[in-house]
This record gives sequence, C-alpha cells and structure tokens, in this order.
Amino acid sequence: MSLFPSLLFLLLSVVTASCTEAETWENLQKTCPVITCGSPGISGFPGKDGRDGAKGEKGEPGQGLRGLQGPPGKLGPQGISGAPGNPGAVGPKGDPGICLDCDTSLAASEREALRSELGQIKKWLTFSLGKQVGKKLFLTNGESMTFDRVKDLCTQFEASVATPMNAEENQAIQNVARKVAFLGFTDVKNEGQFVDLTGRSITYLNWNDHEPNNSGSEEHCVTILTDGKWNDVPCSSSFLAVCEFPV
Ligand SMILES: *[C@@H]1O[C@H](CO)[C@@H](O)[C@H](O)[C@H]1NC(C)=O
Ligand SMILES: [Ca+2]
Ligand SMILES: [Ca+2]
Repeated sequence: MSLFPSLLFLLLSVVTASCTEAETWENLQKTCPVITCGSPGISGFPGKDGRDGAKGEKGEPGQGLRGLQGPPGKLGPQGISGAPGNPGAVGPKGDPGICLDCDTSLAASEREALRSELGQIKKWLTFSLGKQVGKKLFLTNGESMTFDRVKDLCTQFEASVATPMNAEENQAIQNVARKVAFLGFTDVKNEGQFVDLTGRSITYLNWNDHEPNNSGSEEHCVTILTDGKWNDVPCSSSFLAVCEFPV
C-alpha cells in the first residue's frame, strides 16, 4: 500500500519531465521534422534518488482516538512504615463489664454488709432481751421447765445453760432472768462437788446462806435467786430457762 504514493510521485515526475522536454520536442520538430512523426519512446528507467530534503517542521500532534485503558499494573513493593500518628481523642465511657474473677471481692463486700447488719441486730437483741458480758450473750425465752429440758433447749440453739464464771456474769444473768432460773452446774456425779456441764470444777461461787444443803438428798441442780444468790434444788423441778450464746 505504501508503494502507491511513491509510485504516484514517480508518475508525476515523469509528466513534469516530459513537459519540460516539450520545448525540446518542438525545437526538435523545427530542426528535425523527420523525427517528429515517430511514436514516443518508452519511458526510461527512473532516475537516481534525489538528495534528502531539509528536515520539515514538527507536525501538529495527531488527533487519533484515545485507546482503551489498559489493565492495572502489578502491585509495587511495600513502602516503609510511616511515623506513628497522634493519639486519638478519649472515647466515651463503656458499659460496666461482667467480671468473672470478681466473685471473691463481691463476696467480701457482701460479708462486710452482713457483718454490719448482724452487729446491728445483736445490739437490738442485747438491748431488748439479753445482756452481753465479754464474749457471752445471756438470753431467756421466758419459759420455766426442768433442768434436762433447759439443757436441750439451749443445745438446740447452739448455746449452753447460763453458767456464771464471775460476779459480772452472775449480775447479767440475774438482770435477764428476773425470777429464779437454772444455772449450768450439778453435783450429780459427786455429791457436794459442783461442776459445770463440761465437768470442770467451779471457782466462782455465790451460794445463799446455808446452801447448798442438798435438801431431801435430791438437790443436785442449781438455781439463781432474784437477788443473785444460789440455791441447790431438785433437777426435776421447773425453773426459768436462761441460755448463754457465744458472741
Ligand atoms: C435447804 O434448801 C431448801 C431450798 O433449796 C430449803 O427449802 C430448805 O429449807 C433448806 N433446808 C434446810 C435444813 O436448811
Ligand atoms: Ca446435791
Ligand atoms: Ca437447797
């Protein structure tokens, strides 16, 4: 295809050449009429290429249609990490979470709350019903019964029969009882040898005058009178139940 323009150029060159030679032809016809009648000869071979022309000016940029965008290139190598950014603003406070390991601390606070409440209840009881001396709280249910039943009642409430170990405790029991009450002493095992319910001999004594007299040879239990003095009595008799609770 590209041969076509160069061929055309060649043809034009030939025409131009023949025109320039036209004069020569006429001159020849005048000078040499004999030759003019002959038919024109066959064109000769094209001449040698001319010298290269001067370089032309740069042409305008073409206006061809823009091609379709090609597929994206390959991923480049990873760049160097940038410097750390500024710290962000403080976020809003979150919801309280569930702490599985907080049972012990919760239990501790609950224990403290319970201890506080129990302490308060003890004060009410002590004020209205009983009397606390040292680590003993003396309480009565107001009922009179035999010594065995008093023992059972106190045991049922994880307490023991009121057993004064000193004058102060004796005074406390007297104040709680306000009537004749059993004490936690007997001489059931050895007549005349009074011991507490654990078997220990008693050191603090507060017998009434002429007591203990073991009247009728059947007085093996002990009561506290309204004035605080002691008297031995039959265990089968009924007197007020007073228990002592460990505090
Ligand atoms: C012995 O004590 C009892 C009270 O337990 C009393 O009633 C009785 O009169 C006393 N007996 C004597 C002889 O003092
Ligand atoms: Ca006795
Ligand atoms: Ca007696």
